[in-house]
Amino acid sequence: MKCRKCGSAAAIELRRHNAAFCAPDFLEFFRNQVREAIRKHRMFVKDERVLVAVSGGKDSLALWDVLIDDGYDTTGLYLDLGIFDYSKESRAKCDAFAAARGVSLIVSSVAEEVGAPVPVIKDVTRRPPCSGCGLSKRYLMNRVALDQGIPVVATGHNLDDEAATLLGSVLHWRTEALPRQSPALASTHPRLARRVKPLYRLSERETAAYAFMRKIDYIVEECPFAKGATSIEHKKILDRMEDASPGAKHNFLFGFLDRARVAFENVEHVTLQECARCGQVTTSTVCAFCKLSDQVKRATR
Ligand code: Q46
Ligand code: ZN
Repeated sequence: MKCRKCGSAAAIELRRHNAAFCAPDFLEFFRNQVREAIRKHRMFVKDERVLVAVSGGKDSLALWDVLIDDGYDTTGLYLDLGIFDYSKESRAKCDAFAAARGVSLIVSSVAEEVGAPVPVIKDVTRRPPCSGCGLSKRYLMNRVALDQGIPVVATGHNLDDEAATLLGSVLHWRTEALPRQSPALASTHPRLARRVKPLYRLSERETAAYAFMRKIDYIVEECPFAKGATSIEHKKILDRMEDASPGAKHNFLFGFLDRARVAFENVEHVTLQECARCGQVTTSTVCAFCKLSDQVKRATR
């Protein structure tokens, strides 16, 4: 197999693009996909600060790597979820990455902010761990961005993540979730940062290859709570479809974004207001994060 660009021996084949690349040309292909995502969705510009949410995994560190190399003004944000050794190891990867590149990393701890780490929140609320975890992550990303005066938060969601989320929403016809599925969410309130996903055009296999070729030291283990999550089952189904028909995931996601998403755009407008307690944006008087934190603090006092 030969590289599509230079004709030398290929290091990776991308069946969905009907192409193969040597390592340097694959890295350039990867960066170009990120650049295209940023351009197409006007995610951010060079003189804006960008808060990059990093988990220590391959996707978010690959994203941070590309943005640093392209000269963006980035600050990393690591959310310490307090999930046993997984959190300790993933934080160490983020610390080492930031130190090696001389970029700043903010660490925010769920245990400090909510009153207990994710495993305890799960017990107190008797809900799946990802429920309290996801809520806390979304809240803290936005709050740190506001506190730092950073207008936009970038996350490492890739094509596989986005296609799996879409499949989950469609299987349950969560029509309220569909319009929010986008590579770039605008700020709809002065206290809401924009949210963007510059890796949405790249598959998990491609981000793994990028991280490997760039020698990024990332945490390979998944969060211990990820096992059994329905999103993993949806990914497996999509992998089988992709095997049978290369490009299936891409067509599913991009077809939705380009043609179907608009049909689900919310007609009824929700009124956003500021939480009476913390001032963050919510649809009720007190936001879900403050309610969760109350519940956790009461139970663990
Ligand atoms: S939501 Fe769930 Fe993740 Fe939180 S508890 Fe782990 S798997 S880390 S992406
Ligand atoms: Zn609040």
